[in-house]
Amino acid sequence: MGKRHSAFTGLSCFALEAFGTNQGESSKPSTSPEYPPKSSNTAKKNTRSASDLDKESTTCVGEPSHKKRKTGLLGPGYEEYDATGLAPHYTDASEVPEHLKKYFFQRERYFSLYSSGCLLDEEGWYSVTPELIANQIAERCRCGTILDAFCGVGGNAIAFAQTCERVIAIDTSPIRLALARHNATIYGVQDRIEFIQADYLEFARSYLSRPSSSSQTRQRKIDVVFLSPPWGGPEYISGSGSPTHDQPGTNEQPHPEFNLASIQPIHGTELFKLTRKITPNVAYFLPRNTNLQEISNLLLEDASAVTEKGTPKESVQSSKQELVEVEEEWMGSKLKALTCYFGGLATGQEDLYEQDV
Ligand code: MGP
Ligand code: SAH
Repeated sequence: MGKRHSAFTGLSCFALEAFGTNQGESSKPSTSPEYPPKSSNTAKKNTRSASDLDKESTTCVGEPSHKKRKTGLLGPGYEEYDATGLAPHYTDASEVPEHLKKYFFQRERYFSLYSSGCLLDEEGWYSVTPELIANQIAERCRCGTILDAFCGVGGNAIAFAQTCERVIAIDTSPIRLALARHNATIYGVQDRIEFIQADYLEFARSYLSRPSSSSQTRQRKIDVVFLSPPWGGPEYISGSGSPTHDQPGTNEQPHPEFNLASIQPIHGTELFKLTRKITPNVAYFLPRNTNLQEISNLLLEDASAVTEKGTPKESVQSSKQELVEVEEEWMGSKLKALTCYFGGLATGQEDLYEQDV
């Protein structure tokens, strides 16, 4: 079996381990063709460059020319991964709805290979992590297995696939998962990501309820969890907190502070506490106007929790007070977001990486 099949085997394993069934799978391994198909690009293994995609016509290889059949943006042989039709691929601003235009103008910041056929739906447009920022986060999260708990259209998952051995990408939306896999194919990393359609909260609770002693479980340890949950839509910036200057040195009006209570699907503090039961190593992607006191309180709240073995976390970590490192994500002169690194991901705290949770 080709690599693609083994990726789905891995996917099945994680879905099975977490849920006890393969209900979380986003695809049907039994009907999957070998990838890449023997008839095209066999020498290129599982990767293809953007120029490959550009060069391909929309005619199926081997068909008589009078029987032209339309294939999607990924071209012939990649139909299984192709999400063409699930979201429009805009090429000109005149096609784009007014409220999405400001995102369209930044399209190559989101995906440098946008013009090769990347697809985003409305929520994808306003929440995808720009590629340079995603790459920077992925570099810091370099590890064996990373869980991207809210994968969206794949901005971060694609970057993680380039620095981590294994990426598990979860989203509740089957459409965005399909768009993420389509986009990952353009980057040639689709086989390095296990896409699981699931509610992260359910996934985490099921994962945590597994017996922790089996050798199989230890093999499938999650090293890092990346959280980039919904912030409540593009209006997050005009939330209800008190005003804060999030752009020092600019003349921009101060924005109200963003509170973790506005995170979805649950309060941002609860989301963090649940995640820290999986691993101490959490990267939390938050709005640039987030209340910093709330971010540092996350550690206080978590210290009162107990480890899986019933030991109070405070006593496990008593030798040193854990800190959170908050990284500002700038693009040019614009602050886009904050990434908060916990556990062994924070500079100077590498010793916390393997901490018992
Ligand atoms: P923004 O402030 O909505 O965009 O989001 P922009 O282009 O800075 O708008 P402007 O009007 O201020 O110029 C900034 C960045 O935050 C986006 O590029 C996304 O990466 C990220 N982002 C935005 N939202 C609404 C979300 C969200 O709900 N969830 C996540 N995870 N990221 C988001
Ligand atoms: N980092 C992503 C953007 C994430 S946007 C990127 O770069 O593309 C947040 C995503 O969380 C949305 O796609 C939404 O469908 C998903 N989501 C919302 N609730 C969820 C839940 N309970 N479990 C998993 N995913 C969820």
